[in-house]
Amino acid sequence: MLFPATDGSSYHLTSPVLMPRAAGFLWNRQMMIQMNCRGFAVAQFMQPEPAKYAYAPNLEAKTFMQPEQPYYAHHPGRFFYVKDENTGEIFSAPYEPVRHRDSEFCFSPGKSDIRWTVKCSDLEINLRLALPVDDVVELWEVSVKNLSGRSRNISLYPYFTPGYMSWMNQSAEYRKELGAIVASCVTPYQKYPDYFKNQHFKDKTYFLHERDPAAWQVQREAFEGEGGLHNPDALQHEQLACDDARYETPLAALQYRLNIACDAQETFRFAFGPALDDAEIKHIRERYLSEQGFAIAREEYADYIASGSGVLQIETPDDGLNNFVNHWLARQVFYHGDVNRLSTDPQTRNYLQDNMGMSYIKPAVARHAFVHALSQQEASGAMPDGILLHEDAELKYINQVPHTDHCVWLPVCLKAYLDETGDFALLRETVSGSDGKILTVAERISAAMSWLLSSRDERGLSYIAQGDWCDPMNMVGYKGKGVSGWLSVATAYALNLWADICEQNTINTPQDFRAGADEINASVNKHLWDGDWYGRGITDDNVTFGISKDKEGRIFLNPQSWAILAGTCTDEQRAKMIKAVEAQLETPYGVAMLAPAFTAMREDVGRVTQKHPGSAENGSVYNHAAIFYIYSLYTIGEADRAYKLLRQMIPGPDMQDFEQRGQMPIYIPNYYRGAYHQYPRTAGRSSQLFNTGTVSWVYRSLAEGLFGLKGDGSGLRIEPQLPADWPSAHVTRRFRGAQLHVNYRRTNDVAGLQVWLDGVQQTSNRIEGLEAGKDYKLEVVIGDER
Ligand code: CEZ
Repeated sequence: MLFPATDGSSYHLTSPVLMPRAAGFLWNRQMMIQMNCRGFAVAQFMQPEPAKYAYAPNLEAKTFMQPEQPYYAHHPGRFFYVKDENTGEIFSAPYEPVRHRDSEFCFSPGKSDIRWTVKCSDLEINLRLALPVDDVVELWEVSVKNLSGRSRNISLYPYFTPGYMSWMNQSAEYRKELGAIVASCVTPYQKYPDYFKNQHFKDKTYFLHERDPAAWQVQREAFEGEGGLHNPDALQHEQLACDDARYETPLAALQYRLNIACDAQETFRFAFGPALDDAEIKHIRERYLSEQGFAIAREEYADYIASGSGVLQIETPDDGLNNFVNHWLARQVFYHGDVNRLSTDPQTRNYLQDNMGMSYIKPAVARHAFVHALSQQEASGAMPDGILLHEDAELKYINQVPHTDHCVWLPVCLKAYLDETGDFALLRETVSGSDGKILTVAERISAAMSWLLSSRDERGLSYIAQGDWCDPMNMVGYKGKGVSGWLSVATAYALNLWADICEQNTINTPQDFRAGADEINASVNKHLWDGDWYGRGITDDNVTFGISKDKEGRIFLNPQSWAILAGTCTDEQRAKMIKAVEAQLETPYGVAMLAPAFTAMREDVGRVTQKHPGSAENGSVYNHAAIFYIYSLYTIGEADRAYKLLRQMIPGPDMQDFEQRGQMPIYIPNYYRGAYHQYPRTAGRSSQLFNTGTVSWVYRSLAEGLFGLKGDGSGLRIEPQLPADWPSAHVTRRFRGAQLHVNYRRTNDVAGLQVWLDGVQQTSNRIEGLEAGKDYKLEVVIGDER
């Protein structure tokens, strides 16, 4: 039902109904598409703000990607109807809209394409979707093979949905000279200045064909008629109507009438995307619409994906982990780092964390991003809510709501970059800022740390304003008094990290940041320790929340994780917290971010309490929060617990788990439903949203934690934390240009850890002098703890 391709390049799902929302995604520098196994699609491109070229049948508000995206019959999709001309029987590939149950089905999202094989009525349909590296276009290759042992007369109808493009002006027609259906619209607007802004918009959606069709249809409603999408009127006729759409919802449907000999196969190529004008459509045809054009695009795209393959290849006793890490994880990290989730104003914390991940994929990109972010630092030392990536970009949506945590991510993310690259020169690089100052990276980060220290109340706790890491925790501090327990410990952690980095690089700091961290830790212990765990914060009206007397939102994960990182807690407190987290937050699908989930609005906490219990920040297994906890567990040697929770982020390995999550193990979603005790039926269900800060931390946790191969100044520190039941593992780790072939072996024959480099036993677990371009053999013998 669900298994990886032998070479790992794709993952197969052989049923369209087992996980109806299962999807794969492809992206390039201009666009992304999430393709669902049944043929529904969500696609966006940048102009430079995210825009669509296949629209829903009603007017869509402009928004960001949604979790648990609902699909419905007229949802934008890419379908291929097939009709047997002799019997009139119809079906559609991949599955929607006809939903023929009597078919063989295989959906295979891959690293660089998405494919299906569908067998129905003795015909085999192969579909392949690919993207080129730079242009905004979907490249579709479709083949029909006759398996019936006799010649067949069939019609093939590609059915693509430009959809309801605009209420001002929309139309569509077949353009013989272009070899395309072209749907056109005027992006709706009302303010005249928008006329000038919108002039460069790609308001045409084209569907280009390589082979001339017998007929076409461009009016959506006429095509469907009274029969409904699953049995459209248009297919009752011998030929499609060859109509036009004049302020009628556009459609791109073609008809090919084929006589296919026994065992013969026919192949078709199409291109679907947005364009400004005819010239762009022609260009796409010339560049791509041929066997060779597709082949070149495919090769270039595969190279692009391969350029983001990261620094880790693993062979462990856990096949599911191996497949995910070797084939999918770096790809998801690369997506975030290379296109910034297709936004022009990523939230500052997302931008920094996504680039933390890029430290393992393309460190030069990460370096540039840190400098770019700092160039937008405010004169006060604060970081803005979002980082503008384009000259016309503006802060939108959530970035118009003041959050107070952005500075924290500077040292946190930079630390990973420095450990991975050893590029300490970055600290002394100068950055001219929009604040008019020219300061070094180190000076700017120190200014950010000073801002964090100053943004605290009389108790020494950090103000939350209208949110911290948790966006929808918007009403704890909107009156200007509320504080965040998480942000307080996160600040302490950031200050300690920064103090270490400065010390190691003999950089002076304007303040004693370590003393600042100690002070914060003391205040947190004084005001927020609740006996067994830390509270989440104190509201504007001085109410402490996230504590044992709360019926809902009793315990939050983030303050515990970051207190571990910040060294806020004693060993005894830590043991209590871990126990409380285990009892109240751990579920079979991972560790939840709070419990019990809120069931009604708490006006002194905010919008998070209005989210459905168990979804998103209201008590789901919010993987980003879960990975903070896991990372913190690795820093204290809780290897088995960390691994258990980390493994729960990847769907599987048993069928029941896959079904409950409803997602293939080719990416980590931003959440799985939580509220495990409140709503067990839906617990574990995936959000299907592949935008998440989780993955860069997963990468970091594997490199530094599980496999313990972490940069340390000019060297590499080896501190593996394999789960107790792994006898051995093998890892290839690229590190600062050197290639390490690492064998881990567990034995009772020796005590402690032994490290052998190219056959020579080392005196410590820290190696110096690895040279770029060289290969090394590292034997790591894990003895017992006598
Ligand atoms: O967005 C994420 C943010 O991208 O939520 C995280 C936050 O740390 C990330 O920066 C936790 O709040 O309700 C909202 O406004 C939330 O902002 C969500 O949209 C959330 C989703 O996961 C979207 O990816």
